[in-house]
Amino acid sequence: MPYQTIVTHNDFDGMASAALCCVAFGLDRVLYTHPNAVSNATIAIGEQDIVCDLPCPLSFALWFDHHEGNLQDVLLRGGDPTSLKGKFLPEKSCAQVILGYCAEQGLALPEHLHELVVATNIIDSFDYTSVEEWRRENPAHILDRAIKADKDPRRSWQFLKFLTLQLRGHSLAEVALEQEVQNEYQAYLREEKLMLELLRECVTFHPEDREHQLVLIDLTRYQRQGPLVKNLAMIDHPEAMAMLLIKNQFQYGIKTTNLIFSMSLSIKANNLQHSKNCAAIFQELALGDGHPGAAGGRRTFSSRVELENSKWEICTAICKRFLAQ
Ligand SMILES: [Mn+2]
Repeated sequence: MPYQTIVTHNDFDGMASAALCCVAFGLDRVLYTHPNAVSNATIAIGEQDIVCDLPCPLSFALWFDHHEGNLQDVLLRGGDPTSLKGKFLPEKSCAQVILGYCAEQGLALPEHLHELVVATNIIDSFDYTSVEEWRRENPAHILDRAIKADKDPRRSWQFLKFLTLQLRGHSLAEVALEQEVQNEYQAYLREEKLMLELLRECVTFHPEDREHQLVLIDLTRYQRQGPLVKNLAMIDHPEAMAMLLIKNQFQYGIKTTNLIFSMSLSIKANNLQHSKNCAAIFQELALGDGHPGAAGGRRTFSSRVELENSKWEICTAICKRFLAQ
């Protein structure tokens, strides 16, 4: 049965995975989407489609993935992972899983795609040994940041498709020089500058956190909400072990009295021996879930007064547990 469309995640790994599949299976039809669209079945995936870096749909030709949670979902609905067509391995990226599959099938891929997989492993698993390494300007980072520049969904799709098709026959270094990539990269750098300014306004530390281990980013005083990457706090605070972001949930552009908490470990923490565990704190406080390196959750309040009173209590509880871990 001939394959028809590649359905992939709309991030760097998804884009790279699609480039590998285009070359390996001789396809040029690609659809980019978000994991939720597959989980909620709001996207149609057929039995001739190749699915990359996304939850496992009910029908598909080949499924490639590396997220443990997605494999658990297959098991929960009674699926047999050994009979799945495609390949699952808990690798650092989905592109790495596809590379392994191609090797098993005797499908030779050009050298520049091997180089692309090495770069994708680092980006998708945030595998950095220092803040400098993460901040370094290299072709893979230029593409990743160009993808992250704010775009409407249609433009975002066009741009990902452009990158995928370019990477079939060109190296990362060549594609990074393309004018379209440079334009989006410059747009990202302008957005990032604004995010850094915003962070400088709203970063605090808990009074009990004398060594400034946990960066608190409190956005609740703002009436409007733009995008903010909390990892950027590591630029000004490279010694911190984690970042905690607190923001209001917005619905239809209106600020609600629900708070969203998200926390992740820093590059410094990831390269140290420690027992820090974000998910354990969120589970203990019945706030949410995640994994040791990152967790998120939400708390609903009936009024602004209740929100204000509880916000600091929750921050204190998270901070105390984090310092004690
Ligand atoms: Mn991935």
